[in-house]
Amino acid sequence: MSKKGQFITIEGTEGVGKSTNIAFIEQWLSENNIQHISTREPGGTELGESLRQLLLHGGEVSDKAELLMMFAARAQHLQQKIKPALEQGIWVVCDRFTDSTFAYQGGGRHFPLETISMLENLVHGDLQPDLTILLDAPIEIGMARAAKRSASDRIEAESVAFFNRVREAFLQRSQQSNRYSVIDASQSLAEVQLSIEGSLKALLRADS
Ligand code: T5A
Repeated sequence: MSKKGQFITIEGTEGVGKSTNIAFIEQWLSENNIQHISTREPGGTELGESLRQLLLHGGEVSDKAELLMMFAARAQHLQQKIKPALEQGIWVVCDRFTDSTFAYQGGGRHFPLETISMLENLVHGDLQPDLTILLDAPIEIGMARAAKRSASDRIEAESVAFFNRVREAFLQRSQQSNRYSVIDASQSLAEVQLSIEGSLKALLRADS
C-alpha cells in the first residue's frame, strides 16, 4: 500500500476525553487545510457498527469472541475506510485502535500479548498509526467524567482493578515506540489541548 495520509489514533481509558479532543483535532486540521476523516473503533463501517452494538450493548460475549470481534471490525474498517483514505492522502483520526486491544483484551482480560500480536499482524500487517495520543489519567477521574454523561455499557461495567490493568498496559505499550504522545488528561482541557496541538504541529512538520 502506498500510504500518503497521516494516521492518528487517540487512546486511553474510559472518559479521559477522547471524543472531546477528537473534535479539537478535527477543528485544528480544518484550520490548517488538511483533508481528514474521523472514525472510531469498534465501528466505522456498517459491519463494524453492528459489531460495536453487539459488543457493548448486546448480551453475553465470551472473552475470545470479544477479542475476535474487535479484530473483525478492524479488518473491515481498514479495508473499507482507513486504507482507502490514507492512500488518497486524507488524514485519518481514529478514536481507539489496536492499542486498545492490547490494553483491554491483553491487560484487562489477560490474553497473551503474542496472541494479540499474531492477530494484529494478520489484520493490519505493518500498517501502524503515525501518531498515537494517549490520554492518561487516574481511572477514578475518567469514570467520574463519563458517569455524568451516560449509562455504563458492558465493558464500562468492569471493575476499577480491570481499568487499572488497562491503564498500566497502555502506559507500558507507550514506552515501546516513539509514535506515542502521552498526555496527562487530568489537567484542564485547555492544557490538554495545548499538548495535543504541539504533537500535531510536530507531525505536520515531519510530513512536509
Ligand atoms: N474496546 C475498544 C476494547 O475493549 N478493545 C478494543 O480493541 C477497542 C477498539 C469503546 C469500548 O470498547 C472497548 C473500550 C471501550 O470500553 P468508547 O466509546 O470508544 O467505547 O470508549 P469510552 O472510553 O467509553 O469513550 P467515552 O466516550 O466514554 O469517553 P471519552 O471519549 O474518552 O470522553 P469524552 O470526551 O466523552 O469526555 C467525557 C467527559 O469529560 C469531559 C467532557 O466534557 C465530557 O463531559 N472532559 C473533561 N473535563 C475536564 N477536564 C478535561 N481535561 C476533560 N476532558 C474531557
